[in-house]
Amino acid sequence: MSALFPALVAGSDRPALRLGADTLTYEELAEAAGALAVRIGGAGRVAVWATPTARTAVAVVAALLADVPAIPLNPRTGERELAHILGDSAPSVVLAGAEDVLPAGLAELPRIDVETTVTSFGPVPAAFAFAGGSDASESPALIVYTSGTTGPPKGVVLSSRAIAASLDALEEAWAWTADDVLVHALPLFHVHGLVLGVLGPLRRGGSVRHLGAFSTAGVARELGAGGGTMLFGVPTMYHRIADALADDPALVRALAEARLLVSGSAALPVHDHERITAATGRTVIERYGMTETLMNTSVPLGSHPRPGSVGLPLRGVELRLVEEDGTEMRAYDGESVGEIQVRGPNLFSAYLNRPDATAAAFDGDWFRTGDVAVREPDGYVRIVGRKATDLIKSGGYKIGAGEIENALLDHPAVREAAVTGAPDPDLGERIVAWVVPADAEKPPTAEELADHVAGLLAPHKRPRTVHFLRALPRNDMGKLLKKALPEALHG
Ligand code: MCA
Ligand code: AMP
Repeated sequence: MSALFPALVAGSDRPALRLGADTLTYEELAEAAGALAVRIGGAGRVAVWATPTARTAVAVVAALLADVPAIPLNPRTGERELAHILGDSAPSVVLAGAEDVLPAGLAELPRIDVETTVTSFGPVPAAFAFAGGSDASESPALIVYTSGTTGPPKGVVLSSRAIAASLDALEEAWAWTADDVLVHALPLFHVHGLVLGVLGPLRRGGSVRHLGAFSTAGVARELGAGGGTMLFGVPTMYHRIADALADDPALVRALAEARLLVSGSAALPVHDHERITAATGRTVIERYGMTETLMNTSVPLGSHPRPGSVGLPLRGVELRLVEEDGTEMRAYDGESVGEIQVRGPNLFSAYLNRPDATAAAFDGDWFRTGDVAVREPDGYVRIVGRKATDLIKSGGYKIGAGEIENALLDHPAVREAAVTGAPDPDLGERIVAWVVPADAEKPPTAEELADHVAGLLAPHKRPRTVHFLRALPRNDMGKLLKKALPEALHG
């Protein structure tokens, strides 16, 4: 058993992170997080107002050091979703910046202002501060909320053991070292941006630069000659990069000079792979993960370009394909389609307060991912779809159709609602709402409905297209026929 962040314990004047205006060395991060760890030690659970700032990194590292579970919150979460998360996870304190204005529900909780420089506390009692943060700990480290097909989001409980196992497997797959400088612009309330993007570099003793918000100009500035060696992004970001390459020689150079370009959270279309390779000579590596499993597979560094493939299982991860009835499939033929199940030290511990959902998610000790794939003769995995049609991946965010339908039904001008995902070149999938207005003469506007969903749930869950119908198509039993929605539009 050793420390989750050895470089933090050692301390040094090497840069650990740069987020916004704040740059922290390992020594400074150890001081700031250590001081905060002392203050939150013994707290039940802490909510972290996860803005894309150094405060979020300090708060999460402090919680890990103090062995206190942290719940990263999307600062744009709407009122209903926030109320659910707070009710479900019952944090005893919220960690936020001094200037952050917290919404109702959170504002009433005891609050600790996160500081990135230690001014107001005395010397850090190192032994206590670093008592937590072991890489073998099974106790809950992070609780990350993720959408399912039905019902409100579930809290995925992740241990330090899972986090360390997954990050160390990536070290091997990507030759990730302390010399790497990661550039990213992902949100810090999900696994991709927080675990891979912040805790990943810290575990390696390397550094991370966060752009604050994604822009191709930011990538061009920070990657390559700017000092960044790696870029992590969702396909939407790579799509926007691919669009910009034709007119941006600085962006081409930045990508060409980077050591590693990684895409994940959703499939990167082959067309975008090809555009990036044609312009820069570089291959984007895809890896496949999930909040519940952290990382499962990756295209190995230095392998031939394999657009459309998520590569091979990472060290320690066992992966199998199963048929509808649960029978394991043996074929490696690039054709036989089955559901991916995985097991290994990278797996989550449980869904918070949901033993039913936890039990349903497993087949023995195998986790059912719900992703459907084939295996090539050389073992490479190609994801071809998802079992649940009611899960939408938009911009790399997983969104359940049911939560949006329920939110829409709460609008007084909506009588019936159905939500589907439609292919979108930028977002991968776009959320489409099919609405029967309460009064056909006075339908609500699409913008009004988008604002309503953004206010209750989150802006990334808002419908981007709204169609108004006279009735939703149903079968004789009254069951909604989502596939028939486009016809109903013209009916
Ligand atoms: C727009 N906005 C609104 C509204 N409309 N706010 C309130 N009400 C409205 N009606 C605001 C937004 O808050 C935002 O503000 C701005 O307008 C644009 O938002 P949005 O439309 O969401 O931007 P986008 O263009 O769609 O964003 C693309 C994106 C984003 C940047 C690529 O989708 C993104 O960050 N995706 C990352 C998802 C991710 O990290 N997934 C990981 C989970 P402002 O501009 O001020 O922000 S998956 C995972 O973790 C697993 C393990 C894995 O495998 O990785
Ligand atoms: P989340 O539950 O938000 O963590 O999202 C996990 C889901 O994202 C997985 O179950 C997959 O459906 C999808 N996903 C992640 N990475 C990839 C990838 N490289 N290619 C295709 N789908 C992916």
